[in-house]
Amino acid sequence: MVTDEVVISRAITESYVKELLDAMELDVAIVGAGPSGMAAAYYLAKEGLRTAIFEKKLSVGGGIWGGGMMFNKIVVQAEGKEILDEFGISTSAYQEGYYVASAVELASTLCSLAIKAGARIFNLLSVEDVVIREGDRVSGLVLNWSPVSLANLHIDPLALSSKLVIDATGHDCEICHLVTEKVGGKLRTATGKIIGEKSMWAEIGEREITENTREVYPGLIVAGMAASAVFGSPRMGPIFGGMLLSGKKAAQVAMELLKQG
Ligand code: 48F
Repeated sequence: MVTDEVVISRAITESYVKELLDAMELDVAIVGAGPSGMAAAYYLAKEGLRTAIFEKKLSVGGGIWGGGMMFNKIVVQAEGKEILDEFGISTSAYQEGYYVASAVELASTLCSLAIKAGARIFNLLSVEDVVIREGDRVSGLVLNWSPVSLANLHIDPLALSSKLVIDATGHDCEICHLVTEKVGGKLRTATGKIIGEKSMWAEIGEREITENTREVYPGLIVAGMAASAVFGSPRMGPIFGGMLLSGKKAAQVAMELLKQG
């Protein structure tokens, strides 16, 4: 058996760069590989759309892994269970309307499904800005390696174009912040601004999240906790059905917008 370090290095470099080049013109660019972002990527890629997720951390999964307060279980309601069934993720009934699943199984399965459906996932890449075209439309992302900002290095980013962007960055709704603060954009919320997440109320939070999942600015859709934060809904804690349903809805909204051209 011959093992050549240079061949290994070429294989990694060439295949990574090819994937990155392929992702320079996307149908949908998703920021954040939490439950909503990965669910959206799965449903979009399954329909053959050019989809990639950019995740600033080393690992994907966002807030899934830690379940509730590091007890690595999550809870879903009946609608969420339907999605877990579709994904082949085991659940056990706790009491009527409440189902428990393994946080680790959810994070790993969702990631695998999104990739097998054809979505690309780029970890360790932070989105630090958006590209604006046609007046006020979000038309792409500005990326840099996450260690660049961690090490406080002065290194310019690179950019890619995308017909649509999904902000699935969780509680921080980072892309919406960029749009309001750097672009001066007026969001489609009651105030035109980010309203801000409200204190925990699982029932209302779960009920409102799919309604909040929509195009909030031309070319920009919000999903998951970012949608709750932007529209001022309560957080819901470790019940994850809403996150998955929001990811699915974000994919549907994106497909509808792409159809309209
Ligand atoms: O926070 P996160 O899991 O978002 P989500 O899909 O799900 C929320 C739940 O996990 C939980 C909850 C359930 O009720 O409340 O919190 O809304 O995942 C967001 C991901 O986005 C990444 C971040 O590292 C995380 O993995 N992210 C955030 N900002 C950026 C980013 C950025 N600027 N560039 C790239 N990735």
